[in-house]
Amino acid sequence: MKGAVLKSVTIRDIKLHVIALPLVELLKTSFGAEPYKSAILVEVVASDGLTGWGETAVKTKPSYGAETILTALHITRDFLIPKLVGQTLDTPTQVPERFKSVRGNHHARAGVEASIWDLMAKMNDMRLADYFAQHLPPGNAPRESVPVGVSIGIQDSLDGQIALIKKRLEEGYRRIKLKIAPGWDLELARAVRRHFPDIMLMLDANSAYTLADADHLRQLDQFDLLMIEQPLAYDDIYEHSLLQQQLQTPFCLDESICSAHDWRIALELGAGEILNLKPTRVGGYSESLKIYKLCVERGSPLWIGGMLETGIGRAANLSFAALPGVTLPSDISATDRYFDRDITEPPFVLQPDSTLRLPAGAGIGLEVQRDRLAEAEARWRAHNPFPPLF
Ligand code: OSB
Ligand code: MG
Repeated sequence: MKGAVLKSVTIRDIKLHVIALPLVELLKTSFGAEPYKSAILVEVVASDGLTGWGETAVKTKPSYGAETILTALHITRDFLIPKLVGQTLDTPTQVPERFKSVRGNHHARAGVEASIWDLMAKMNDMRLADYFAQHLPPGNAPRESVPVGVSIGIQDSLDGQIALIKKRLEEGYRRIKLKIAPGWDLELARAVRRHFPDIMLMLDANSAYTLADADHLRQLDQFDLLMIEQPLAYDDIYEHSLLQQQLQTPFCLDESICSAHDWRIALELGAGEILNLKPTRVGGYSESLKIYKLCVERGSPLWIGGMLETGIGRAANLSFAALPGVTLPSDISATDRYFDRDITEPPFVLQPDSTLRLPAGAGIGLEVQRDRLAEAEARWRAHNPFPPLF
């Protein structure tokens, strides 16, 4: 670490808030859609009363990753929180060491770690983006505006899909990501390119294909795609390298990269050229910083993915995406693409150049609205599809 001596923190308490928020638009992927945005919001309180916020971005079902709201609650409450309460930390990068005895459960770990990042940035009176940069070599100062795109789910008809893309382009998004699945791929790409020959377009398969689909997928090469995201199994790296050899369009990996180690292996094998880094998927921002350094060193293109985060998770991801080694538009859209009313203020607004501006305040730079938080917690209790087992 460089610069002035940074302040340490002693942790008094960590509270969990499980929420459900209505989405303005469902995101149907090859694995389905959930009716609400769910998450665990982590509130950490320091010995002096200062609070930090993190988001555990899990769904109710183990469809994107293996974790769910209920598994993450169990791991967080019973194994992670006891390792931090009463402890003193000099930097959030000490958190993974404290969690070493807990294997896997990356989303749960990332949510708690994120709350510490916000808290310690605030304690040092720094924006989270600047605090991240403090943990990198000189030359990594954050940008004030972050290039972003929008991720659009599978629609009922091609006409509906075209109309929605048109709407997003009119709002100012310059990079469009479409979800694909067998039966919703070639015709989709052909129709979209007919209407929008020049847009920055990419497809995300969320692991919907196998190597046996190689001939079919090769036909996607004709559509001048920026990248194809995660065509094969969520836990595969090797077969992606075999398929990548047969396609010209670069692959971007999402689900199957869970650590800096995984990304190094993927690069060595040629399993993909681009990384969708979701800090939550790799276990937090400490591991994300390792991956960031690896990408800079290897010159591999990098962008930050999303899980339909509330303002808490999105502001932290935006702070990371502001780092200059994040070279492609990120999946971090304006607040109105996700929610009528988020639980944080102020909302993120898309700028005409398809960027979001970094919040000015310390930490994540947003204020959590306690009344909306309570409302979202009550909504989770009312709609929780899985009541307690005992
Ligand atoms: O595959 O990138 C994905 C959302 C939930 C689960 C998986 C994915 C996504 C997105 C949404 O594509 C991106 C966003 O938050 O805007
Ligand atoms: Mg994806």
